[in-house]
Amino acid sequence: MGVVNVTPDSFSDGGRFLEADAAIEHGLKLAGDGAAILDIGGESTRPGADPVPAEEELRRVAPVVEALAGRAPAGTRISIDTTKRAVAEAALDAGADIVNDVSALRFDPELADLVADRGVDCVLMHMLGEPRTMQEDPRYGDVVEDVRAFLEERLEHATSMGIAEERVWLDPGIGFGKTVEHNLELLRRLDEIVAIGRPVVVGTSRKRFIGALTGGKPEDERLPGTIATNVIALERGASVFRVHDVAEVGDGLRVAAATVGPR
Ligand code: HH2
Repeated sequence: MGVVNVTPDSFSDGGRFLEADAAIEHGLKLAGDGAAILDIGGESTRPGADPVPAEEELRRVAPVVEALAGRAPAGTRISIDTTKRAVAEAALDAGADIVNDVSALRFDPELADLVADRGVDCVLMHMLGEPRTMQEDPRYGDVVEDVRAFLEERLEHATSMGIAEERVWLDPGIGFGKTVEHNLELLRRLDEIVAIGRPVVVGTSRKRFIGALTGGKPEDERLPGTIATNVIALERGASVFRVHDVAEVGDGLRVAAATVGPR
């Protein structure tokens, strides 16, 4: 799963156009690099980030979803990374067929109905609270047990809302309200999340804990750590790897998968 972020550095119309255009080009490159899924997002969920109104998020992602759904190689799937029904609905209308909700259907109570009605796949991710405050002293009893219980509860909620169990993928939410040690423990014991019985998505790509473990390296120097964590996740049974560097991580995963063998 390749990450396509559409978050602006300019509020001018010219900036908007360039920003959509750049995201489309980037998405096409990731698809060419072997991404099976393009995950398109218009709201940053980084620690401390403020929420973006639905209209603004929609303005950012709609042209990108539409263009990539039309222009990406046949078979490339489009995922919309949003917590909002209005954004997900427009993206599904424009050709997306996966909803990636980092709030696991908690932030917008109407999103579950949409996913159920459309019969699409959805990713339910663990996060402690919300992005603005999640990194303020996160605490767990046993982080893996707590995340597993949360994901089981959200899976149950999804099915009670009419979403078919076969449509649900689960994600431990690396970096979402977790210390470095919490992230490592989740990766080390990822098989306990896989044991829930649904496909597991992991997103470690360029995240802060990798910087912390490599002497404070900036984001653009975190690829080796990204490959290491994705290889571990593959070995522990993860199915979907959300990354910025599709070609490089893809090579690492292909070699790791051939080594580990079929399971
Ligand atoms: N991480 C980010 C965003 N969406 N979705 C899933 N399912 N799993 C993740 O781990 C995940 C996610 C944050 O990463 P990034 O895209 O680098 O940052 P931003 O939120 O600023 O777009």
